[in-house]
Amino acid sequence: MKTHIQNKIIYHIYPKSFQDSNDDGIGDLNGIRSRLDYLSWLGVDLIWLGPVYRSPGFDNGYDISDYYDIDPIFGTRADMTSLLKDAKARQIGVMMDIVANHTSHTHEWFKASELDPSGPYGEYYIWRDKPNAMNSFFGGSAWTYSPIRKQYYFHSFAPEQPDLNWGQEQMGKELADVLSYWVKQGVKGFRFDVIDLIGKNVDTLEWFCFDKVKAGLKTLLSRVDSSGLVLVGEAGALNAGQIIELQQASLLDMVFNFEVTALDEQTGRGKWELAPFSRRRFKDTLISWQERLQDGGWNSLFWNNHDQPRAISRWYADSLEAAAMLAVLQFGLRGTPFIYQGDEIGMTNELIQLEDYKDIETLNYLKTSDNLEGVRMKGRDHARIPMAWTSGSSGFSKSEPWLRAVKIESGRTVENQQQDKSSLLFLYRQLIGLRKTYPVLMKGRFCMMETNERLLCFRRTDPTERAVTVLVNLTDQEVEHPFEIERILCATHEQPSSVLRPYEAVICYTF
Ligand code: GLO
Repeated sequence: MKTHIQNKIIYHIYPKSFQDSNDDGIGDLNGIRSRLDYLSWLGVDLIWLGPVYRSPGFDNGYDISDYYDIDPIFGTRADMTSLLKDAKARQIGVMMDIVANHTSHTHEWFKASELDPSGPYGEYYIWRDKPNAMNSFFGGSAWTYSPIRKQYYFHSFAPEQPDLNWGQEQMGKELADVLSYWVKQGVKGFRFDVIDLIGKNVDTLEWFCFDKVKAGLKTLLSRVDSSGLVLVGEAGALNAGQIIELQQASLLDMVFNFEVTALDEQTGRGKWELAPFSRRRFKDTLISWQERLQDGGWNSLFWNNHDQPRAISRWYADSLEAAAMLAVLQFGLRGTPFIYQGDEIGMTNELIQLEDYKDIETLNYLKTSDNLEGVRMKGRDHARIPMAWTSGSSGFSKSEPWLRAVKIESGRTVENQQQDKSSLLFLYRQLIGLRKTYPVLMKGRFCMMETNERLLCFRRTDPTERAVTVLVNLTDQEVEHPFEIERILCATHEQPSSVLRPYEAVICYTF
Protein backbone atom coordinates (compact mmCIF):
# COMPACT_ATOMS: atom_id res chain seq x y z
CA MET A 1 0.00 0.00 0.00
CA LYS A 2 1.27 3.45 -0.94
CA THR A 3 1.24 5.23 2.39
CA HIS A 4 2.81 8.41 0.97
CA ILE A 5 -0.37 9.28 -0.90
CA GLN A 6 -2.64 8.95 2.09
CA ASN A 7 -2.21 12.51 3.30
CA LYS A 8 -3.63 13.99 0.09
CA ILE A 9 -6.75 16.13 0.01
CA ILE A 10 -8.47 15.82 -3.35
CA TYR A 11 -10.68 18.45 -4.97
CA HIS A 12 -12.99 17.23 -7.68
CA ILE A 13 -13.61 19.59 -10.60
CA TYR A 14 -16.42 19.15 -13.09
CA PRO A 15 -14.76 21.08 -15.92
CA LYS A 16 -17.90 22.30 -17.66
CA SER A 17 -19.12 23.95 -14.48
CA PHE A 18 -16.09 25.28 -12.62
CA GLN A 19 -14.98 28.49 -14.35
CA ASP A 20 -15.52 29.87 -17.82
CA SER A 21 -12.66 31.98 -19.21
CA ASN A 22 -13.88 32.80 -22.74
CA ASP A 23 -17.49 33.69 -21.98
CA ASP A 24 -19.16 30.94 -23.94
CA GLY A 25 -21.02 29.81 -20.83
CA ILE A 26 -18.95 26.62 -20.48
CA GLY A 27 -16.18 26.09 -17.96
CA ASP A 28 -12.73 25.44 -19.41
CA LEU A 29 -9.07 24.74 -18.65
CA ASN A 30 -8.00 28.37 -18.56
CA GLY A 31 -10.85 29.01 -16.18
CA ILE A 32 -9.47 26.34 -13.87
CA ARG A 33 -6.01 27.89 -14.18
CA SER A 34 -7.41 31.21 -13.07
CA ARG A 35 -8.75 29.57 -9.89
CA LEU A 36 -5.60 27.72 -8.87
CA ASP A 37 -4.75 30.36 -6.30
CA TYR A 38 -8.10 29.71 -4.67
CA LEU A 39 -7.41 25.96 -4.53
CA SER A 40 -3.99 26.60 -3.15
CA TRP A 41 -5.43 28.95 -0.51
CA LEU A 42 -7.89 26.20 0.43
CA GLY A 43 -4.97 23.77 0.79
CA VAL A 44 -5.83 21.00 -1.67
CA ASP A 45 -3.08 18.71 -2.95
CA LEU A 46 -4.67 17.17 -5.98
CA ILE A 47 -7.35 18.02 -8.48
CA TRP A 48 -9.45 15.22 -9.92
CA LEU A 49 -10.34 16.66 -13.29
CA GLY A 50 -13.47 15.27 -14.95
CA PRO A 51 -12.93 14.25 -18.59
CA VAL A 52 -11.66 17.01 -20.89
CA TYR A 53 -10.73 14.80 -23.84
CA ARG A 54 -12.18 15.29 -27.30
CA SER A 55 -15.77 14.12 -27.20
CA PRO A 56 -19.10 14.73 -28.91
CA GLY A 57 -20.45 15.29 -25.40
CA PHE A 58 -23.45 12.96 -25.25
CA ASP A 59 -22.47 12.22 -21.65
CA ASN A 60 -20.49 15.39 -20.97
CA GLY A 61 -17.14 13.92 -21.90
CA TYR A 62 -17.68 10.36 -20.61
CA ASP A 63 -17.89 9.47 -24.30
CA ILE A 64 -14.35 10.00 -25.52
CA SER A 65 -13.53 10.19 -29.20
CA ASP A 66 -9.80 10.90 -28.79
CA TYR A 67 -7.92 10.10 -25.58
CA TYR A 68 -4.93 12.18 -26.69
CA ASP A 69 -6.70 15.40 -27.50
CA ILE A 70 -8.47 18.11 -25.54
CA ASP A 71 -12.01 19.00 -26.52
CA PRO A 72 -12.21 22.51 -28.03
CA ILE A 73 -14.93 23.48 -25.53
CA PHE A 74 -12.29 23.11 -22.81
CA GLY A 75 -9.32 24.56 -24.68
CA THR A 76 -6.24 23.12 -26.34
CA ARG A 77 -3.45 20.74 -25.50
CA ALA A 78 -1.27 23.78 -24.85
CA ASP A 79 -3.84 24.97 -22.27
CA MET A 80 -3.64 21.57 -20.59
CA THR A 81 0.16 21.82 -20.49
CA SER A 82 -0.15 25.25 -18.90
CA LEU A 83 -2.66 23.99 -16.37
CA LEU A 84 -0.33 21.16 -15.35
CA LYS A 85 2.58 23.57 -15.09
CA ASP A 86 0.71 26.23 -13.12
CA ALA A 87 -0.73 23.61 -10.78
CA LYS A 88 2.68 22.10 -10.21
CA ALA A 89 4.09 25.52 -9.35
CA ARG A 90 1.55 25.56 -6.49
CA GLN A 91 2.31 21.98 -5.46
CA ILE A 92 -1.02 20.82 -6.78
CA GLY A 93 -1.15 17.62 -8.80
CA VAL A 94 -3.75 16.78 -11.43
CA MET A 95 -5.54 13.43 -11.71
CA MET A 96 -7.32 12.66 -14.95
CA ASP A 97 -10.49 10.68 -15.46
CA ILE A 98 -9.92 7.56 -17.56
CA VAL A 99 -12.92 5.98 -19.20
CA ALA A 100 -11.73 2.48 -20.03
CA ASN A 101 -15.09 0.73 -20.20
CA HIS A 102 -16.35 2.47 -23.32
CA THR A 103 -15.59 5.14 -25.90
CA SER A 104 -17.72 7.43 -28.00
CA HIS A 105 -19.40 5.90 -31.04
CA THR A 106 -17.46 8.52 -33.00
CA HIS A 107 -14.06 7.15 -31.86
CA GLU A 108 -11.96 5.96 -34.83
CA TRP A 109 -11.76 2.49 -33.25
CA PHE A 110 -15.52 2.14 -33.25
CA LYS A 111 -15.92 3.39 -36.79
CA ALA A 112 -13.29 0.91 -37.97
CA SER A 113 -14.84 -1.88 -35.90
CA GLU A 114 -18.23 -1.23 -37.41
CA LEU A 115 -16.94 -1.18 -40.97
CA ASP A 116 -14.55 -4.08 -40.91
CA PRO A 117 -15.27 -7.03 -38.60
CA SER A 118 -12.15 -8.87 -39.65
CA GLY A 119 -9.88 -5.81 -39.56
CA PRO A 120 -7.53 -4.89 -36.68
CA TYR A 121 -10.34 -3.14 -34.76
CA GLY A 122 -13.04 -5.70 -35.54
CA GLU A 123 -13.03 -7.13 -32.00
CA TYR A 124 -12.34 -3.90 -30.09
CA TYR A 125 -16.04 -3.74 -29.15
CA ILE A 126 -18.62 -6.32 -28.14
CA TRP A 127 -20.59 -7.49 -31.17
CA ARG A 128 -23.23 -10.22 -31.26
CA ASP A 129 -25.78 -11.38 -33.78
CA LYS A 130 -28.61 -11.23 -31.30
CA PRO A 131 -29.24 -9.04 -28.25
CA ASN A 132 -29.94 -10.63 -24.86
CA ALA A 133 -31.86 -9.39 -21.84
CA MET A 134 -29.19 -7.05 -20.50
CA ASN A 135 -30.31 -3.47 -19.94
CA SER A 136 -28.25 -0.32 -19.98
CA PHE A 137 -27.82 1.90 -16.92
CA PHE A 138 -29.32 4.77 -18.85
CA GLY A 139 -32.51 2.82 -19.60
CA GLY A 140 -33.56 0.40 -22.35
CA SER A 141 -31.66 -2.49 -23.90
CA ALA A 142 -27.88 -2.55 -23.64
CA TRP A 143 -27.75 -3.58 -27.31
CA THR A 144 -28.04 -1.42 -30.40
CA TYR A 145 -28.18 -2.68 -33.96
CA SER A 146 -25.63 -1.41 -36.44
CA PRO A 147 -27.03 -1.51 -39.97
CA ILE A 148 -23.45 -1.16 -41.22
CA ARG A 149 -22.05 -4.25 -39.52
CA LYS A 150 -25.44 -5.96 -39.35
CA GLN A 151 -24.80 -6.94 -35.76
CA TYR A 152 -25.65 -5.60 -32.32
CA TYR A 153 -23.08 -3.84 -30.14
CA PHE A 154 -23.18 -3.69 -26.36
CA HIS A 155 -23.32 -0.45 -24.35
CA SER A 156 -23.56 -0.28 -20.56
CA PHE A 157 -24.71 3.33 -20.93
CA ALA A 158 -26.08 5.23 -23.95
CA PRO A 159 -25.90 3.83 -27.50
CA GLU A 160 -23.41 6.64 -28.14
CA GLN A 161 -21.08 4.92 -25.62
CA PRO A 162 -20.18 1.48 -27.03
CA ASP A 163 -18.38 -0.79 -24.55
CA LEU A 164 -14.83 -1.86 -25.28
CA ASN A 165 -14.07 -5.56 -25.45
CA TRP A 166 -11.67 -6.34 -22.63
CA GLY A 167 -11.12 -9.78 -24.11
CA GLN A 168 -9.17 -8.09 -26.92
CA GLU A 169 -5.58 -7.74 -25.81
CA GLN A 170 -4.37 -5.08 -28.21
CA MET A 171 -7.15 -2.71 -27.13
CA GLY A 172 -5.98 -2.87 -23.51
CA LYS A 173 -2.43 -2.09 -24.60
CA GLU A 174 -3.60 0.93 -26.54
CA LEU A 175 -5.28 2.26 -23.41
CA ALA A 176 -2.09 1.56 -21.43
CA ASP A 177 -0.35 3.86 -23.92
CA VAL A 178 -2.93 6.55 -23.17
CA LEU A 179 -2.02 6.45 -19.47
CA SER A 180 1.66 6.51 -20.27
CA TYR A 181 1.17 9.55 -22.52
CA TRP A 182 -0.60 11.53 -19.81
CA VAL A 183 1.92 10.58 -17.14
CA LYS A 184 4.63 11.94 -19.42
CA GLN A 185 2.64 15.15 -19.66
CA GLY A 186 2.85 15.41 -15.87
CA VAL A 187 -0.43 13.92 -14.68
CA LYS A 188 -0.16 12.61 -11.10
CA GLY A 189 -2.97 10.10 -10.97
CA PHE A 190 -6.09 8.64 -12.49
CA ARG A 191 -9.69 8.10 -11.55
CA PHE A 192 -11.00 5.07 -13.42
CA ASP A 193 -14.60 5.47 -14.45
CA VAL A 194 -16.89 2.45 -13.76
CA ILE A 195 -13.83 0.22 -13.70
CA ASP A 196 -15.72 -2.76 -12.27
CA LEU A 197 -17.70 -2.96 -15.52
CA ILE A 198 -14.65 -4.04 -17.50
CA GLY A 199 -15.10 -7.37 -15.69
CA LYS A 200 -18.49 -8.16 -17.21
CA ASN A 201 -19.39 -11.21 -19.26
CA VAL A 202 -22.29 -10.39 -21.55
CA ASP A 203 -22.81 -13.99 -22.60
CA THR A 204 -23.49 -15.19 -19.08
CA LEU A 205 -25.35 -11.96 -18.22
CA GLU A 206 -22.85 -11.21 -15.47
CA TRP A 207 -21.84 -7.63 -14.81
CA PHE A 208 -18.80 -8.36 -12.71
CA CYS A 209 -15.88 -10.76 -12.43
CA PHE A 210 -13.12 -9.71 -10.04
CA ASP A 211 -10.28 -11.53 -11.78
CA LYS A 212 -11.06 -9.79 -15.03
CA VAL A 213 -11.07 -6.38 -13.35
CA LYS A 214 -7.75 -7.13 -11.73
CA ALA A 215 -6.22 -8.30 -15.00
CA GLY A 216 -7.60 -5.23 -16.79
CA LEU A 217 -6.06 -2.88 -14.23
CA LYS A 218 -2.70 -4.64 -14.61
CA THR A 219 -2.87 -4.08 -18.34
CA LEU A 220 -3.88 -0.44 -17.97
CA LEU A 221 -0.96 0.23 -15.64
CA SER A 222 1.56 -1.87 -17.54
CA ARG A 223 3.26 1.07 -19.22
CA VAL A 224 3.58 3.48 -16.30
CA ASP A 225 5.47 3.52 -13.04
CA SER A 226 2.45 3.64 -10.79
CA SER A 227 4.35 3.89 -7.50
CA GLY A 228 3.99 7.68 -7.30
CA LEU A 229 0.55 7.91 -8.90
CA VAL A 230 -2.76 8.20 -7.08
CA LEU A 231 -5.17 5.61 -8.47
CA VAL A 232 -8.85 5.78 -7.68
CA GLY A 233 -11.38 3.33 -9.03
CA GLU A 234 -15.09 3.86 -9.32
CA ALA A 235 -16.20 0.33 -8.51
CA GLY A 236 -19.38 -0.25 -6.56
CA ALA A 237 -19.24 -4.00 -7.10
CA LEU A 238 -16.02 -4.64 -5.15
CA ASN A 239 -16.23 -6.05 -1.65
CA ALA A 240 -13.81 -5.06 1.12
CA GLY A 241 -11.54 -8.09 0.59
CA GLN A 242 -11.23 -7.31 -3.10
CA ILE A 243 -10.55 -3.63 -2.44
CA ILE A 244 -7.76 -4.54 -0.02
CA GLU A 245 -6.32 -7.02 -2.52
CA LEU A 246 -6.15 -4.34 -5.23
CA GLN A 247 -4.70 -1.83 -2.80
CA GLN A 248 -2.02 -4.24 -1.62
CA ALA A 249 -1.12 -4.93 -5.25
CA SER A 250 -0.91 -1.14 -5.93
CA LEU A 251 -3.50 -1.50 -8.67
CA LEU A 252 -5.82 0.95 -6.93
CA ASP A 253 -5.25 3.17 -3.92
CA MET A 254 -8.89 3.96 -3.27
CA VAL A 255 -12.28 2.86 -4.42
CA PHE A 256 -15.56 4.72 -4.70
CA ASN A 257 -18.51 2.63 -3.73
CA PHE A 258 -21.94 4.04 -3.29
CA GLU A 259 -23.36 2.27 -0.28
CA VAL A 260 -23.68 5.51 1.65
CA THR A 261 -24.98 7.65 -1.19
CA ALA A 262 -27.57 5.01 -2.12
CA LEU A 263 -29.12 5.04 1.35
CA ASP A 264 -31.93 7.32 0.21
CA GLU A 265 -32.98 4.90 -2.52
CA GLN A 266 -35.49 2.10 -2.18
CA THR A 267 -33.48 -1.11 -2.32
CA GLY A 268 -33.64 -2.84 -5.67
CA ARG A 269 -35.81 -0.17 -7.33
CA GLY A 270 -33.09 1.86 -9.02
CA LYS A 271 -31.73 5.25 -8.11
CA TRP A 272 -34.84 7.34 -8.61
CA GLU A 273 -37.26 5.80 -6.11
CA LEU A 274 -36.57 7.70 -2.91
CA ALA A 275 -36.50 6.21 0.56
CA PRO A 276 -36.42 8.29 3.75
CA PHE A 277 -32.89 8.95 4.96
CA SER A 278 -32.17 6.77 7.97
CA ARG A 279 -29.54 8.11 10.36
CA ARG A 280 -29.07 4.65 11.78
CA ARG A 281 -28.30 3.11 8.42
CA PHE A 282 -26.06 6.06 7.57
CA LYS A 283 -24.06 5.55 10.74
CA ASP A 284 -23.94 1.77 10.48
CA THR A 285 -22.75 1.91 6.87
CA LEU A 286 -20.02 4.45 7.60
CA ILE A 287 -18.80 2.53 10.62
CA SER A 288 -18.88 -0.75 8.78
CA TRP A 289 -16.69 0.54 5.92
CA GLN A 290 -14.28 2.11 8.39
CA GLU A 291 -13.94 -1.23 10.11
CA ARG A 292 -13.87 -3.38 6.99
CA LEU A 293 -10.94 -1.45 5.50
CA GLN A 294 -9.17 -0.83 8.77
CA ASP A 295 -6.59 -3.60 8.42
CA GLY A 296 -4.58 -3.21 5.27
CA GLY A 297 -7.14 -1.10 3.41
CA TRP A 298 -7.99 2.54 2.87
CA ASN A 299 -11.23 4.48 2.35
CA SER A 300 -12.28 7.23 0.00
CA LEU A 301 -14.42 9.77 1.84
CA PHE A 302 -17.03 11.70 -0.11
CA TRP A 303 -20.64 12.79 0.13
CA ASN A 304 -21.10 14.24 -3.35
CA ASN A 305 -19.73 14.06 -6.85
CA HIS A 306 -20.80 14.89 -10.41
CA ASP A 307 -23.22 11.95 -10.33
CA GLN A 308 -24.38 12.39 -6.75
CA PRO A 309 -26.34 15.57 -6.16
CA ARG A 310 -25.81 17.38 -2.92
CA ALA A 311 -26.19 15.27 0.21
CA ILE A 312 -27.28 18.25 2.29
CA SER A 313 -30.30 18.65 0.03
CA ARG A 314 -31.13 14.97 -0.04
CA TRP A 315 -30.60 14.20 3.63
CA TYR A 316 -30.70 17.50 5.48
CA ALA A 317 -33.14 19.89 3.76
CA ASP A 318 -30.33 22.20 2.53
CA SER A 319 -29.12 22.99 6.05
CA LEU A 320 -25.82 24.86 6.13
CA GLU A 321 -25.28 23.69 9.73
CA ALA A 322 -25.63 20.09 8.54
CA ALA A 323 -23.07 20.84 5.81
CA ALA A 324 -20.59 21.89 8.49
CA MET A 325 -21.35 18.77 10.52
CA LEU A 326 -20.80 16.54 7.47
CA ALA A 327 -17.50 18.29 6.75
CA VAL A 328 -16.17 17.62 10.25
CA LEU A 329 -17.37 14.03 10.04
CA GLN A 330 -15.75 13.52 6.64
CA PHE A 331 -12.39 14.86 7.78
CA GLY A 332 -12.58 12.98 11.05
CA LEU A 333 -12.91 9.57 9.40
CA ARG A 334 -10.04 7.39 8.21
CA GLY A 335 -9.42 7.71 4.47
CA THR A 336 -8.86 10.34 1.82
CA PRO A 337 -11.35 13.22 1.73
CA PHE A 338 -12.70 14.29 -1.65
CA ILE A 339 -14.25 17.74 -1.87
CA TYR A 340 -16.60 18.10 -4.80
CA GLN A 341 -16.61 21.68 -6.12
CA GLY A 342 -19.12 23.70 -4.17
CA ASP A 343 -19.19 21.40 -1.11
CA GLU A 344 -16.98 23.90 0.64
CA ILE A 345 -19.60 26.65 0.36
CA GLY A 346 -22.63 24.45 0.97
CA MET A 347 -24.06 24.45 -2.54
CA THR A 348 -27.42 22.73 -2.74
CA ASN A 349 -29.53 20.99 -5.37
CA GLU A 350 -30.61 24.31 -6.84
CA LEU A 351 -33.95 24.35 -8.58
CA ILE A 352 -33.79 23.65 -12.33
CA GLN A 353 -36.73 24.24 -14.68
CA LEU A 354 -37.93 21.05 -16.26
CA GLU A 355 -36.99 22.24 -19.76
CA ASP A 356 -33.45 23.07 -18.62
CA TYR A 357 -32.35 19.55 -17.66
CA LYS A 358 -29.44 18.45 -19.84
CA ASP A 359 -28.22 15.13 -18.49
CA ILE A 360 -28.78 12.19 -20.84
CA GLU A 361 -29.63 9.85 -17.95
CA THR A 362 -32.26 12.23 -16.57
CA LEU A 363 -33.74 13.02 -19.97
CA ASN A 364 -34.05 9.30 -20.74
CA TYR A 365 -35.71 8.70 -17.40
CA LEU A 366 -38.18 11.53 -17.91
CA LYS A 367 -39.33 9.91 -21.15
CA THR A 368 -40.97 7.15 -19.16
CA SER A 369 -41.56 8.65 -15.74
CA ASP A 370 -43.02 11.71 -14.08
CA ASN A 371 -41.23 11.16 -10.79
CA LEU A 372 -40.13 14.78 -10.50
CA GLU A 373 -39.26 14.50 -6.83
CA GLY A 374 -36.82 11.69 -7.66
CA VAL A 375 -35.27 13.83 -10.39
CA ARG A 376 -35.06 16.84 -8.10
CA MET A 377 -33.09 14.83 -5.56
CA LYS A 378 -31.09 12.44 -7.73
CA GLY A 379 -30.90 14.01 -11.20
CA ARG A 380 -27.22 14.50 -11.98
CA ASP A 381 -27.64 18.03 -13.32
CA HIS A 382 -28.20 19.18 -9.75
CA ALA A 383 -24.60 18.31 -9.01
CA ARG A 384 -23.43 20.12 -12.13
CA ILE A 385 -24.80 23.59 -11.63
CA PRO A 386 -21.97 26.07 -12.18
CA MET A 387 -19.80 26.94 -9.23
CA ALA A 388 -21.19 29.82 -7.20
CA TRP A 389 -18.19 32.14 -7.09
CA THR A 390 -20.36 35.21 -6.62
CA SER A 391 -24.10 35.70 -6.41
CA GLY A 392 -25.77 35.54 -9.81
CA SER A 393 -23.83 33.54 -12.37
CA SER A 394 -21.37 36.26 -13.35
CA GLY A 395 -18.56 34.81 -11.25
CA PHE A 396 -18.73 31.68 -13.38
CA SER A 397 -19.28 33.26 -16.79
CA LYS A 398 -20.31 36.55 -18.30
CA SER A 399 -22.66 34.65 -20.62
CA GLU A 400 -25.66 32.48 -19.92
CA PRO A 401 -24.25 29.31 -18.34
CA TRP A 402 -24.71 26.01 -20.21
CA LEU A 403 -26.84 24.76 -17.34
CA ARG A 404 -29.17 27.14 -15.65
CA ALA A 405 -30.39 27.07 -12.08
CA VAL A 406 -33.40 29.15 -11.18
CA LYS A 407 -31.31 31.11 -8.71
CA ILE A 408 -28.29 30.49 -6.52
CA GLU A 409 -28.66 31.16 -2.80
CA SER A 410 -26.82 34.38 -2.19
CA GLY A 411 -24.94 33.55 1.02
CA ARG A 412 -23.46 30.40 -0.43
CA THR A 413 -20.81 31.88 -2.65
CA VAL A 414 -17.05 31.89 -2.46
CA GLU A 415 -16.97 35.68 -2.51
CA ASN A 416 -19.27 35.92 0.43
CA GLN A 417 -17.67 33.21 2.54
CA GLN A 418 -14.11 34.31 1.93
CA GLN A 419 -14.97 37.46 3.87
CA ASP A 420 -16.32 35.57 6.85
CA LYS A 421 -13.96 33.57 9.03
CA SER A 422 -16.84 31.71 10.62
CA SER A 423 -18.06 30.44 7.22
CA LEU A 424 -18.24 26.88 5.97
CA LEU A 425 -15.44 27.69 3.54
CA PHE A 426 -13.11 28.62 6.39
CA LEU A 427 -14.14 25.47 8.24
CA TYR A 428 -13.06 23.36 5.23
CA ARG A 429 -9.80 25.25 5.08
CA GLN A 430 -9.24 24.64 8.76
CA LEU A 431 -10.06 20.93 8.42
CA ILE A 432 -7.58 20.55 5.57
CA GLY A 433 -4.91 22.22 7.68
CA LEU A 434 -5.77 20.02 10.64
CA ARG A 435 -5.21 16.83 8.67
CA LYS A 436 -1.73 18.04 7.88
CA THR A 437 -0.93 19.10 11.43
CA TYR A 438 -2.23 15.99 13.18
CA PRO A 439 -1.21 12.86 11.27
CA VAL A 440 -3.34 10.79 13.64
CA LEU A 441 -6.39 12.24 11.88
CA MET A 442 -5.05 10.95 8.61
CA LYS A 443 -3.66 7.54 9.42
CA GLY A 444 -4.84 6.74 12.95
CA ARG A 445 -7.04 3.72 13.62
CA PHE A 446 -10.78 4.22 13.77
CA CYS A 447 -12.22 3.22 17.15
CA MET A 448 -15.92 3.39 17.67
CA MET A 449 -17.06 4.93 20.96
CA GLU A 450 -20.41 5.86 22.34
CA THR A 451 -23.19 5.83 19.82
CA ASN A 452 -26.90 6.28 19.94
CA GLU A 453 -29.51 7.27 17.40
CA ARG A 454 -28.35 10.89 17.32
CA LEU A 455 -24.70 10.79 18.22
CA LEU A 456 -21.70 9.46 16.36
CA CYS A 457 -18.56 9.41 18.39
CA PHE A 458 -15.23 7.80 17.60
CA ARG A 459 -11.55 8.08 18.31
CA ARG A 460 -8.59 8.11 16.02
CA THR A 461 -5.59 6.46 17.62
CA ASP A 462 -1.96 5.90 16.82
CA PRO A 463 0.77 4.56 19.12
CA THR A 464 3.00 7.55 18.41
CA GLU A 465 0.44 10.28 18.93
CA ARG A 466 -2.24 11.39 21.27
CA ALA A 467 -5.69 10.10 20.31
CA VAL A 468 -8.24 12.58 19.05
CA THR A 469 -11.97 12.24 19.56
CA VAL A 470 -14.61 13.14 17.01
CA LEU A 471 -18.09 13.94 18.34
CA VAL A 472 -20.89 14.45 15.86
CA ASN A 473 -24.52 15.30 16.47
CA LEU A 474 -26.26 13.97 13.37
CA THR A 475 -29.56 15.61 14.19
CA ASP A 476 -31.34 18.91 14.64
CA GLN A 477 -31.98 18.04 18.32
CA GLU A 478 -29.68 18.45 21.29
CA VAL A 479 -27.79 15.38 22.41
CA GLU A 480 -25.64 14.58 25.43
CA HIS A 481 -22.25 12.90 25.32
CA PRO A 482 -20.23 11.46 28.18
CA PHE A 483 -16.80 13.00 27.45
CA GLU A 484 -14.98 15.82 29.04
CA ILE A 485 -13.54 17.96 26.29
CA GLU A 486 -9.96 18.85 27.07
CA ARG A 487 -8.76 20.70 24.02
CA ILE A 488 -10.66 21.60 20.89
CA LEU A 489 -8.93 21.20 17.54
CA CYS A 490 -11.91 22.16 15.45
CA ALA A 491 -15.58 22.79 16.11
CA THR A 492 -18.67 23.90 14.29
CA HIS A 493 -19.91 25.96 17.27
CA GLU A 494 -18.25 28.07 19.95
CA GLN A 495 -17.60 26.48 23.36
CA PRO A 496 -18.80 22.93 22.98
CA SER A 497 -20.04 21.31 26.16
CA SER A 498 -21.48 17.99 27.27
CA VAL A 499 -24.66 18.79 25.38
CA LEU A 500 -24.13 19.05 21.66
CA ARG A 501 -26.37 21.53 19.90
CA PRO A 502 -28.17 20.65 16.66
CA TYR A 503 -25.61 19.48 14.08
CA GLU A 504 -22.73 20.38 16.36
CA ALA A 505 -19.51 18.54 15.60
CA VAL A 506 -16.17 18.69 17.38
CA ILE A 507 -12.69 17.28 16.93
CA CYS A 508 -10.91 17.40 20.24
CA TYR A 509 -8.81 15.79 22.92
CA THR A 510 -10.91 14.30 25.68
CA PHE A 511 -10.51 12.81 29.12
C1 GLO B 1 -20.35 7.21 -13.30
C2 GLO B 1 -19.69 8.17 -14.20
C3 GLO B 1 -20.74 8.83 -15.03
C4 GLO B 1 -20.79 8.42 -16.45
C5 GLO B 1 -20.75 6.96 -16.67
C6 GLO B 1 -20.48 6.64 -18.09
O1 GLO B 1 -20.86 6.23 -13.25
O2 GLO B 1 -18.98 8.98 -13.36
O3 GLO B 1 -20.76 10.22 -14.93
O4 GLO B 1 -22.00 8.85 -16.96
O5 GLO B 1 -19.82 6.34 -15.94
O6 GLO B 1 -19.15 6.91 -18.36
